[in-house]
Amino acid sequence: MTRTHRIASIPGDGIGPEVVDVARSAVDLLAQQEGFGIDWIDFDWGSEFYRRYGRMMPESGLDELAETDAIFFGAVGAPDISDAVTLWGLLIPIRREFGQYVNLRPAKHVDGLAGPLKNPDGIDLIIVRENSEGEYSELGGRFGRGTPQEFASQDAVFSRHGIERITTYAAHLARKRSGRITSVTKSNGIIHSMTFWDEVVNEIAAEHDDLTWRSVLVDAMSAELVLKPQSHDVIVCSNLFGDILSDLASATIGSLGLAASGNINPERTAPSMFESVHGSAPDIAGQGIANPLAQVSSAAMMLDHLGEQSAAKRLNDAVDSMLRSGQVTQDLGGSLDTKGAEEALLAVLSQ
Ligand code: GGG
Repeated sequence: MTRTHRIASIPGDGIGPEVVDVARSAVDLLAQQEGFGIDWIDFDWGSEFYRRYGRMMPESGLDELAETDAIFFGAVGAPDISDAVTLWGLLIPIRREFGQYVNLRPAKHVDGLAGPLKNPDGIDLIIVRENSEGEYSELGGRFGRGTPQEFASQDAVFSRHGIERITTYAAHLARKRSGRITSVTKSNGIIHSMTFWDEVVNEIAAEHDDLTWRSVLVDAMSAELVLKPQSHDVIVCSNLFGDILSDLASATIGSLGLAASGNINPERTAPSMFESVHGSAPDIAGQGIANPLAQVSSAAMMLDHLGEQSAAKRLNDAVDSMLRSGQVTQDLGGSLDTKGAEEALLAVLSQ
C-alpha cells in the first residue's frame, strides 16, 4: 500500500449516519481496488452529543480534526434543538477554523433523469458560495425584550479580502470550464454590503477580462435557474444566497438528494470538509429510504481533493450509471431504499 488518507467521519444527525454508511462502503471498496488506504476516524458529534454534554462537539474537537487529511460530514439538525445551536456548534466552527472559505456546490443533470423541468438536458453549473462571512454573522442582537418595541438586528459582514479571494477562486474555476461567470447580489435593496461586493467583483473582473462576466440580482437569478439553468456555468455569491440558490439548482436536476458539496481550504493549510447539501431530514430518518447519492458524490469530491482522481471518476461514473438506468430511490421516482441503492452502487463499482 503506497498511501493512506486519514479521514474524520462525522455522520451527525437524522439521515446523516444512513447516507454516510453507504458512501463509506463505496470509498472502502474503491480504496481496495485502487490500492490506497483509508483510515476512518469516527466522531459521534451532533445533537445526541449535545443532549448528553451540552455542546455539539468536545472542546478539543477542532484540535482533533486538525490532525486529519479531510473531514467527511453527514448532516446536522434535530427537531428538539434550535438550528442555530446545531449549525453554529459544529459546521460553522469547522468551516471557519480550517479556512474553508469556498463552498463548492455543483448541479449537473444526467440524461434521462426526470425532474420538475420540461427540459433539464445540459444543466451543468457550479455555485461558488462564500463560506466564511457575509450574512452568517454573530453581530447583532435582540433588544427591548418583552416590550412592544422589541426588535432584532443582524449585521452581515463583507470584507474586501473575503470578496476578493472568493471571486478570484471562482474566476480560476471559470477559466477551467466555459469561461462564463455570474456574480449574484441584491445591491438595489442592500445598499452598503452588496454594492461593495459589486465594486470588488468588478475590480477582479478587470484582472480576468478574458472571462465573460455578468452580474444578476438574486431574485432574477432565481427565475433564471428555473427558466434557463443551462445558460449558467460558474455562479459566485454570498454565504446566504449560495445556500438558497444551491437548493434551487439541485431541485432543477431532480432532487436535493443528489446535491454534493465541498467546503474547501484552497491553500491546503488545513483539512477541507465534504458533505451533502441536504440536512438531517428528521421526517424520514430511521426509515431506511434516504437517497445516499448526494453523500456518495460528496465522497467523490473528497477523493478528487485527496488526489485520488481515478477513484473519484469511477465513483462519479457509477452514480451517473445508476441515474441513467433508473436505479434510484423514491425521491427520484424509483423503488430502491437506501440499502438497495448501496447494493446497486457496489455492484456497479465491482463490474
Ligand atoms: N449536510 C449539510 C447539513 O447538515 N446542513 C445543515 C444546514 O443547516 N446547513 C446550512 C449551511 O450549510 O449553511
